[in-house]
Amino acid sequence: MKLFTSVVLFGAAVALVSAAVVGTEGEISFEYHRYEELRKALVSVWLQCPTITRIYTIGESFEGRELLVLEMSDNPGTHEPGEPEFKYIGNMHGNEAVGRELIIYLAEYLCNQYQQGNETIIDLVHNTRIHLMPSMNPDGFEKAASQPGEIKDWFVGRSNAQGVDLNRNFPDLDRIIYINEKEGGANNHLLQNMKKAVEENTKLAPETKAVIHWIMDIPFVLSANLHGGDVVANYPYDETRTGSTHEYSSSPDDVVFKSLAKSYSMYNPVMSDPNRPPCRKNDDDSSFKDGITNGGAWYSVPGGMQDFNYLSSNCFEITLELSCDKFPSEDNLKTYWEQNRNSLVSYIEQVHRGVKGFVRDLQGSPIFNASISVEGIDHDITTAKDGDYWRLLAPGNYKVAATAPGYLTVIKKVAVAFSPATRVDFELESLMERKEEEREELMDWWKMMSETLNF
Ligand code: GEM
Ligand code: ZN
Repeated sequence: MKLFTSVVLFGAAVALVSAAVVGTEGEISFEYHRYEELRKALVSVWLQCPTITRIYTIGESFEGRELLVLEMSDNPGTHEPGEPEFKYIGNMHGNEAVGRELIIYLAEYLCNQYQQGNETIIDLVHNTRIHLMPSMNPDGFEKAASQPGEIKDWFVGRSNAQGVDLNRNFPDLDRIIYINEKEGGANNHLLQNMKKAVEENTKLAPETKAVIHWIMDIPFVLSANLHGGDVVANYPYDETRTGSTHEYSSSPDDVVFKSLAKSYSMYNPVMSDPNRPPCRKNDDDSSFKDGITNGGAWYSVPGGMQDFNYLSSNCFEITLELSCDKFPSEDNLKTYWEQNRNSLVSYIEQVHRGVKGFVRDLQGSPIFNASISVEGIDHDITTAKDGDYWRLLAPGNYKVAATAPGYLTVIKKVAVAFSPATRVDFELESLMERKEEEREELMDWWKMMSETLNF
């Protein structure tokens, strides 16, 4: 991953110091941010909260704009063992502008609240590594925003500058999992050891490629992908099993995903309103309930980013539709922020649910890539470099197993409350050690026998 070079950043920072000092520090200005303004807004947050933020880029768009990320954590720049990682991605469709703005406002809000001593936010920042990417499709946004007048075309700027719809451009892992379900095969990390194939794939847009690498390099646990055009929290799977256009398509984590989607919708008064009329008269909202919907039940989406997260990594992602209008007029942005602020924070907090801990060997060394499986849920999670893992789960009683090649499997019974996550560590005995132990036991037995029988 290319870091936002400190030299460039330093230059930008110096140029912006005066703006940040003179500007309305601590207040959010509810305006649209074009590309340069977005950069400046992120740098302002960094200048205001330098100890808990960092700016980096995961790559460039087709037209060479940076895919900027603002990271918030008590230790920006490093994965702390045991600390879960979270991300928000906005503006994947360049003409869906609300999510882009809300992520900028969220960065400003978290920084302000942190400084003002809001304990919930301080706890959240200290215990979570939060990555905020306001725009995955900066080229599309510039195109959409450049249209004259208040009313924007429904489609202009949706795709990237090559005309690729980024939410149809991810490797279609749903097709693979549906085969594996029937015929046996991996139930997670379906792109393992295929980084080179991703690199060489000419169908992938640069924005998609950059995000694929990001997803595969960082041990994200939870994520949301912010869209517009409707108002609902959508959860996997997005693509139907049979190929039909509408069909409930549950993932093994259906219960968890519903609960995650609800944790967002319930704090958004418009999304959760049972009497909210559909965005447009002829829209089919029949799959929406309590402000949430299964993706396939709404309409089938192949090659989307949401399911790619779940099937290629440990990251659970949902898709948030935030506004009927994709590019509403600027006067509405404050209202959208107010509707979504508590949901945006509540959803980050969900990363602290389920079971978490470490898998180590008997000497205390971390075991990387161990599998954590839960009885009854056909989707395993794997441990990160430090042997740390996070398994999101709804409240209940579970049997959780840790498995690694060359080690004896350990199974534990675990009770999970709504939150915080239950800490469960595993110590795995290596089979080599076990063999050595058995050999020694046998030797002792043989010695004892020979002494007793005197031969
Ligand atoms: C979406 S994706 C959201 C819903 N997913 C499913 N399966 N219906 C898209 O990419 O078409 C909507 C959007 O563009 O915002
Ligand atoms: Zn969209």
